[in-house]
Amino acid sequence: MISRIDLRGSAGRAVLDSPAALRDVMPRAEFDVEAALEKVRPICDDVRHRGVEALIEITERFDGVRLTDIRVPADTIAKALGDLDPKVRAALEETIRRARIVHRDQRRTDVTTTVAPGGTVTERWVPVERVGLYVPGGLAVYPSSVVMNVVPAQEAGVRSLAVASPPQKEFGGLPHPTILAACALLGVDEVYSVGGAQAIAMFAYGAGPCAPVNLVTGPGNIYVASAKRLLKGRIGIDSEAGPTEIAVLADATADPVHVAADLISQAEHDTLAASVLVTDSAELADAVEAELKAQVAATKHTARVTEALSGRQSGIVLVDSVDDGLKVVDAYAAEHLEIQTADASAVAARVRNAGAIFVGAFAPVSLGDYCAGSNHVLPTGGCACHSSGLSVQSFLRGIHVIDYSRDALAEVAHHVVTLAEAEDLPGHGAAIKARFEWGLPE
Ligand code: HSO
Ligand code: ZN
Repeated sequence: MISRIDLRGSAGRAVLDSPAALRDVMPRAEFDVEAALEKVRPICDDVRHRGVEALIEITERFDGVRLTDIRVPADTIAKALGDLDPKVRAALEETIRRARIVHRDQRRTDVTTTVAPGGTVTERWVPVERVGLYVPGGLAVYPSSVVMNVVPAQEAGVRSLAVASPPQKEFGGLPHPTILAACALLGVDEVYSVGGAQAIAMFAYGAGPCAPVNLVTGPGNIYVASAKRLLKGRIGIDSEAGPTEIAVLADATADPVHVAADLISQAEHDTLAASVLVTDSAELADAVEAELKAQVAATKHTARVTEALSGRQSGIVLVDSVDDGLKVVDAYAAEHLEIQTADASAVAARVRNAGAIFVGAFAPVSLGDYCAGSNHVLPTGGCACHSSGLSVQSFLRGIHVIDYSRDALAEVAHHVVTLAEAEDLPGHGAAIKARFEWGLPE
């Protein structure tokens, strides 16, 4: 059911030696954010102009829930934590603890560079004032994603933080109780029962009790991604997260049972999820395929996993060597990349493009999804070649502070004036000369 792509021998060489061909080896699933814009634009406009009234109507139409209040009352959030299964609470607390210590180490310190005597440039790191975190509902109820969004924002020093998550019919029109409990554990008390594109519009424009935010983060469906694209500029966004991806680079030393389990673990998210094995061992490929058959039959979400694994976005790529495998995974730029080879650390160190790299036999992606301490909001769709996952940095702005004395300006004044003239912007030069009796200093 999973397709095979053979890049061994001379035919494979031609592909491996052509960057353009290499990029097309593993096609991505259809995730047409642009096409969804048509549906999303009127929703965003409506929320912009009619605020809460529009949110209530749209929510009734899409979620089948008539909200009386878009904001979840504080005692409801507290009660959700009280009702949480103690085992889940303990696991979430450990996730939070590990994520906090990793993200705390990502904090930036201001750096001042003395460019010339009396002339300094400081990069001052300032947290974004107010952030909206989107947490999906429906198929995907991910309290772990609440942690992965909230912890870096808090460690960055964000002062105002709101969460939005779609209302669930079976929970009386509230977001899923585990989402609320995770908010309570993290000290987040501003939560809205609003989902989809309308939640992103609420964050961007503000509506009723929800003040506008500066930045929206968090994954979502195609409509959420589309609303983020539409409103980007008015708000900052983290990324337009698409379906999840796992690539495994493995050699004959890898355990096929582990590899198959890991491929299934991400396929379980979505019928459009991508699971890709790249290997120089035909024996491993055969063994993984046999394992997939057995494990898929036994897994809970068999239908979803089967569809994901048999989609064009999933496959087993055969190569002649781990070196060639590295070329394939670099061109693919997976959201998650596992290295299951001999000397895995050395191989991992050579990877250039991946959202996150999982090294060796005991660092599966599911560890990173929950309890590694790393962040699980990562670039998908090949964006790993230009973007990073969520981190403290995502919630900071580096402001340059320029401080020059008269002497420091005098020293460089003639260069500024020369460049201003070269660009035919004499007014720029004049702003310098005005400080030195309308001439150039000696
Ligand atoms: N693998 C997902 C994150 C997640 N997994 C949440 C389980 N829960 C995208 O990185
Ligand atoms: Zn996952």
